[in-house]
Amino acid sequence: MAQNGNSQRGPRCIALVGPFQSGKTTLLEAILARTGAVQRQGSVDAGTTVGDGSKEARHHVMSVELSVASTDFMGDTYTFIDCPGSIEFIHDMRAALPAVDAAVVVCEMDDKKVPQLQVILRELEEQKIPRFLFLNKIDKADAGVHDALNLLQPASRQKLLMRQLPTFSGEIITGFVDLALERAFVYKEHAPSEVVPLQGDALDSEKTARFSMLETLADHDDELMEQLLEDIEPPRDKVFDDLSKELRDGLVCPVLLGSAARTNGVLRLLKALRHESPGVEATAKRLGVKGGADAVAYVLKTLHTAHGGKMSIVRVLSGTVPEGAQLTGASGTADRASGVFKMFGQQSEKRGAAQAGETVALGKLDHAKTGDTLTTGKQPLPPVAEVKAYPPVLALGFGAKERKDDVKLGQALNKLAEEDPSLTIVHNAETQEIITWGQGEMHLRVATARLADRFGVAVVSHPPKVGYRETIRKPITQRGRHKKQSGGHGQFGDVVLDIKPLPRGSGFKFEEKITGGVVPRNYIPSVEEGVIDGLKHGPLGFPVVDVAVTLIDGSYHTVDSSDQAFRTAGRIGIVEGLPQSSPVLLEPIHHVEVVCPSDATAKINAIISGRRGQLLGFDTREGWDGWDVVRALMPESEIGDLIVEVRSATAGVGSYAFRFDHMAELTGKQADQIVAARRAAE
Ligand SMILES: Nc1nc2c(ncn2[C@@H]2O[C@H](COP(=O)(O)OP(=O)(O)OP(=O)(O)O)[C@@H](O)[C@H]2O)c(=O)[nH]1
Ligand SMILES: [Mg+2]
Repeated sequence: MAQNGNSQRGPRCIALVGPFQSGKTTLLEAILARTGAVQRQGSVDAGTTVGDGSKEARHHVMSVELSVASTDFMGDTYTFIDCPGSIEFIHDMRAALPAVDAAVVVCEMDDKKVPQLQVILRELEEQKIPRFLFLNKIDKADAGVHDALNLLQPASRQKLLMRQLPTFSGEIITGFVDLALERAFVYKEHAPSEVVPLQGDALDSEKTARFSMLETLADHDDELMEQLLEDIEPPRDKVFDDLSKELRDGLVCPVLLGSAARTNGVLRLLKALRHESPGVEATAKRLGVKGGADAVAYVLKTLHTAHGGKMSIVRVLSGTVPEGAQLTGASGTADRASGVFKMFGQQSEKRGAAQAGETVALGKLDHAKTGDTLTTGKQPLPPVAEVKAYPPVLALGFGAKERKDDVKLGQALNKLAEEDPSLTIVHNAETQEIITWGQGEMHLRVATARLADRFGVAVVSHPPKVGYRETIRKPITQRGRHKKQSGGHGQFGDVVLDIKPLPRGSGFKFEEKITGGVVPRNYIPSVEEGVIDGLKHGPLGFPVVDVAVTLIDGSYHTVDSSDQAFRTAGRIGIVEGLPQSSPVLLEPIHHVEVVCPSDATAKINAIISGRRGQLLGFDTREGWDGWDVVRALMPESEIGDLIVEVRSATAGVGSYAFRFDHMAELTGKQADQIVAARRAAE
């Protein structure tokens, strides 16, 4: 499509993504100011932006969840999804991406942020989201910006395409040449750039840069290639068509320059979005949505607001969603939309039906989940996208400060997990703990703050308990005798147990070798139950595993013996036998796979070794230029807060996944401390 007729593409939805602190929220603010949606451009540092309006975001002066705001530009509505840059909150971005027509990747000339840029671009590549790069903070950049492509290209699988050429006054960037329009502009602070004549040296460099842009486009367009070879100046419309098409097809990633803080380059960005980004029709096609009589909408975020209750932020992909619409979720759930709202940061304003392309919040869809695909039809639709959260890396046990809040805490945690599927709530039946798994320290800190602020539950948190076990190293034969004579009926049970260690991972085995009915058949299951009772809490304070117990002998009393008496005898036998069987502590060892930029690999190895880890080796990470995978076996107790160190060694991008591998004996001072701590806790 050429430069005109854009309104046919309808309301747009654009994600603002990019590395931590690159200026996404500031860019949203600049866009809202430039399009007149706000009177004055606020700043993140002053806490006056439309984005980051939540108490937690303001407090940390960073985005901790996505913000949504719509504005009008040249007769079209644009909804921007300002996504957090921190890896710990990346799920908000990942789950929102299916809804968007395109993404603006806000980045900086900072080599330390290139790996993070790569992580984000990889996600966009995988979800096939057309993307622009917005090279921000140009007010701080110098002539080095000429190397931008060299610096940033390794992060992108698609060819980066410079759309603009910076122009300088001394070392300072004062404007740019638009290589598609072939026009020069001078930046004006908080005002549209001014067109200036393109002449002299600037014209020469423009010609070279433009040629290189066209060459990149011509890689995918034979006709353009021929024109370039024959020195024919391609028509401007053709260049715009190619830019638009190759962006949509994910062949190139155009790069624009600007300064969000000064509103420089923002108008050019908006125009590029208007002319070149696809609209909802193309997005629906990307997601496999077939238009029909029924409306289709994708839930990109769920919020539990303190006042308005549950809100589901959706993009309408086709059709119309009226107020009160009956919506069927992908798993067959049915909800009635109670209110359609326009979102503007923390504000929401009631409005009428939402048309295809619009991004709105729907009230009180009790069953709808983030990532759900809704339809006004009766039949559920298959989900248009399935975004699984990254495996969690850090856990905290939560308890209500006051007993009376226990139920409230459970409900609040479920709501948090509904808002943010990268939080996982696990109830550990063995330790009676409610464990919340998240993506990092800040992620869990924000969750804790939300429990108090939004749901009014004050909590205490603690690191989750490590799954220690114990076993024995020496076989023993032990008698267990239970005899009680207390008026009326007595109690009598008497067993002899052979207790033996088993190989690691065998669990528990019970056998009996009773001859001559010295323990009547019907009591034998009770003996086993008694033994199991005794194994729940071994002499070191932990559940006992990898033992075999054989009932070899015993005696009974015709009147006083009972199931209960034999159960007690079994328990006594094991409880008295275990301490003499050379008990030993077992700790869980996990197989850990750390991914990190290669320049951090040596540091990661050192961290693992410093935490009693056994390095198994490292490889280059498949499909990830400049990244490694480090494999190791590590004790669970050392993985607890490993993520904190890994993140700090990798400028925030390193991560890992782990799975249980085996139990290993732990002896010496470390074991003594664990046992002593356990005793003290009891
Ligand atoms: N010099 C300069 N500073 C900027 C510019 N844009 C943003 N900043 C500053 O960069 C810092 C981060 O800005 P934000 O807008 O919060 O960045 P963000 O990408 O939204 O950050 P997260 O969402 O937390 O990842 C703030 O201190 C901004 O004032 C810019 O164009 N020039
Ligand atoms: Mg932000």
